[in-house]
Amino acid sequence: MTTPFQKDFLWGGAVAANQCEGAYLTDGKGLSLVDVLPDAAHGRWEAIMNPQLALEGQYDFYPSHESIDFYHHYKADLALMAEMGFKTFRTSISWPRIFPNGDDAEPNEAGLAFYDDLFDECVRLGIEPLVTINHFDTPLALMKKCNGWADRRVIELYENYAEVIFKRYKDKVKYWLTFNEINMILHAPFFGGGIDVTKTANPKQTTYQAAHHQLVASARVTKLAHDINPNFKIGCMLAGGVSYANTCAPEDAWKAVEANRENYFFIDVQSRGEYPSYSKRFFKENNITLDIAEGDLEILKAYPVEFISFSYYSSRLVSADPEVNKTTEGNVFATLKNPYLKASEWGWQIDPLGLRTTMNEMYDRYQKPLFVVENGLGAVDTPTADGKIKDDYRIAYLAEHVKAMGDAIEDGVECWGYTPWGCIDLVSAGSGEMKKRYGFIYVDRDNDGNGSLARSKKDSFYWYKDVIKSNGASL
Ligand code: P53
Repeated sequence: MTTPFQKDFLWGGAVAANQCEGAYLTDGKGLSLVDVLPDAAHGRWEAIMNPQLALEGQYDFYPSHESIDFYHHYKADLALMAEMGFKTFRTSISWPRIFPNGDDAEPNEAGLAFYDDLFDECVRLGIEPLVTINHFDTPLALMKKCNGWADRRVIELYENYAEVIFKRYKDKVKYWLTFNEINMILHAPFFGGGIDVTKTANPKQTTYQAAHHQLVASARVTKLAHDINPNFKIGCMLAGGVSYANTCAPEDAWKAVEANRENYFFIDVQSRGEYPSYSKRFFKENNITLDIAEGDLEILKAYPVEFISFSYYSSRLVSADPEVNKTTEGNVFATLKNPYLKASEWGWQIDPLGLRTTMNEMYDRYQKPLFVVENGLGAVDTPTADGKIKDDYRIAYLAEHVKAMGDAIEDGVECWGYTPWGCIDLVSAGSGEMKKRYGFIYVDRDNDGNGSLARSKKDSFYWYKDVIKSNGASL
């Protein structure tokens, strides 16, 4: 059987520390900003957009505090992933596990030891770790002290953190991502940058200044990484998804250009090493004046990323007409309803061909290897009386997307691997729910924190095992 996937294609799955580990104060961990967020029923999204609520709130339940307790279950969980044949496992290191306050003089040894054990276990099972350095969980102390990434000093703190983990895991981890969904800072500045922009005079100014700090930090640690181990592969990470024009009106087409540039802006800097030409006009029209320190532009230019990773759940649809835009549905990424697409129970529109389009556009633009590090369907799973999970809807979603990825590869796109999101059920970032499940592995836990935490295999577990075993030919 033929397959578009190369022999060493990295099949696997993805999670993030703050959404699966739990153990939020164990072994000296400090609080991350996600640890003060409540669940959906208590206004999670309001708190994300209004961080003061999160900082002052006294909620009954914080989904991240226990989550699926991966911290204490990782060995058994990794064994299940190995059983599916995982070649790679994407997770993140929790920054406040290593530096509980973000600016501590010494790292927390117990936190470092946890990741030693985790990566040793991956290596033992023949699973290559793919590690995000910062996935939404900036230490809360930094947010309180200096409004997170709005403050330039955070660059050095991040660099120091990166140096500690690069040196410690240099023989265990090869693939690193500097920031999860770096463009998230535009849509949810609290998640992306640990910043509260609600009280600043020009929120865009604060946001893009913080983004500049992250871009410089990303380039600086790319340099650092190669000084420590020349074999390291350093990538960026984008919340991806092409924006289409609502009609063939040229104004709509232009709107789509702008919407796509808003995203690509970050990768333009991280991959090409300089601010794109269109940024000048954008900054001017939005009254943004970046404070760029001496040496910043040189470091951006000298240390671009080697590969480009991204999440893809959905395409987006935009219009230039304010009347049409009034009907825009909320969600992290504003989008119109596309009449040609079906949507998930959470309103995320399902568009496998959009993945092929996204991959082709990104490869044309950057000519660097891609890595699809998130994709999947958040859905409610209802176990049958005998405890089975018949998630044919998830299999259908993933099969279509894997085929689209295969098409992109046949189009000539270089792609290193595929790590679908939430390969084991975990807490949703946007809603804090457990019932929005993505996994091949079911976890017995509900939105309110009830459940035995027992793990079981869904139908998709066996499906994905076949996909990996046949290197995509079983589709
Ligand atoms: P959830 C939307 C909202 C929050 C984070 O999202 C997001 C997105 C979509 O791009 O980004 C990623 O859990 C993120 C993961 C997250 C996943 O999407 O709200 O990197 O942390 O869990 C899915 O369904």
